[in-house]
Amino acid sequence: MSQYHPLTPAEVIELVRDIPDFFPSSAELNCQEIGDGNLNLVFHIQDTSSGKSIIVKQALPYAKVVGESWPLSLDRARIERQALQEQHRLCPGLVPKVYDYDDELALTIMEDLSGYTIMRKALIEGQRFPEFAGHIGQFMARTLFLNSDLALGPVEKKNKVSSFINPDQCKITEDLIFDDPYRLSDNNSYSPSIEDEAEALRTDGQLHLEVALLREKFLTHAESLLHGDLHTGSIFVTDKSTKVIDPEFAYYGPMGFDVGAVISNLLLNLAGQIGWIVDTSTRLEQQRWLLDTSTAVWTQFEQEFRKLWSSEALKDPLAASPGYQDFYITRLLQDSLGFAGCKMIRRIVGLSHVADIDTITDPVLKERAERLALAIGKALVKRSRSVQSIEELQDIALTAAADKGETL
Ligand code: SR1
Ligand code: MG
Repeated sequence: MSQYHPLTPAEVIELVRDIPDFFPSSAELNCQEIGDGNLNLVFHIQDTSSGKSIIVKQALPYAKVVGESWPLSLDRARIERQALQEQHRLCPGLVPKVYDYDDELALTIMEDLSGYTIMRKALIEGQRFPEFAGHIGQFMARTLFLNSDLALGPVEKKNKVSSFINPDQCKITEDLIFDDPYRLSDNNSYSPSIEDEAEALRTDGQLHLEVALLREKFLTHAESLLHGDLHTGSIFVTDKSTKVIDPEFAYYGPMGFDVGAVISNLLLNLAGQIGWIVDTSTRLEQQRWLLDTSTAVWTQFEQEFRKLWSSEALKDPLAASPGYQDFYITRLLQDSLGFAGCKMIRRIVGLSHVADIDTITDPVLKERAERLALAIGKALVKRSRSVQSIEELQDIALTAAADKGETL
């Protein structure tokens, strides 16, 4: 019979005492459940005398944000742990270390990032992170390239695809990102003041075609091992360092889904700045930094991806065929911007919004931010298939903003 049950803080303390060479046997351990996400329990355990600390993350058998009526497989904890280990192997400085795990209890014991801030919170406060684009570009290029057919042999690749089959988490994405926003759904939530926008999403045939094409890629293109939920709440930052956490939505899917997640969350914050920075020129400066950083995320990613391709292609003459790398990169850019648009739209009208916009207290400013985010999101989806260069991102955002009477 399974040993699984949600742990109490006292049980967690006993569990972490057994990690070899971590806490001294005399440690006085304090444990608090600090999880504020949608799905899991997260325990922070600290030795009160040395200050040394560790994190225990345990999956619940249902979506915490909704309740027991939405069951979820506990196997996602194994998938998350294996994805973390894989990402740490490829990018040791950018991912927390896994110390131990128990698949039956659906838990992972990992490095505590207490000195870091959640990027979403820092961006809401108007902070900037000059190293971020380089760090996240490297994370995505290495994890996506090195887990794809471009770098792995066909048998190894297929074995990996099979160990990262993650149907419950993918179903959440399929419903929340590619379905609910475009129809009447009990999962959706938005203020009545933007009913006109929600109605427009439900009746826009051109948008539906583009979303259907993007969904098809999400369903069928097993290009690489994705993080699967790479928003700014899954990224911890300091001035000098970036750490990516929470890959419980990991599966083999289209690479642009991860790149688009990062870009969309920067742009959601850009829209949200309408409600956070009062002084117009300070706000415009911050929004400009967010737009430039969105571009830089792609540029850094592309640079590292091409570098990896050039060194790896030596093993595969077909991959070195003239034009193939450029074709692949352009298609990846188009996918990234399309998925970015889908992710912006879902965070405004669907289940699970972002604090960047949702916690704006002035309803007029919040509505402006929501309308701006939707305009940029829709424009990204609609223009993605024709994009040839990342430089077009600026024009897409500025034109969409101008259409809403917003200056960026
Ligand atoms: C029911 S889970 C809602 C959202 O939280 C996660 O972070 C994913 O983004 C998911 O779509
Ligand atoms: Mg998460």
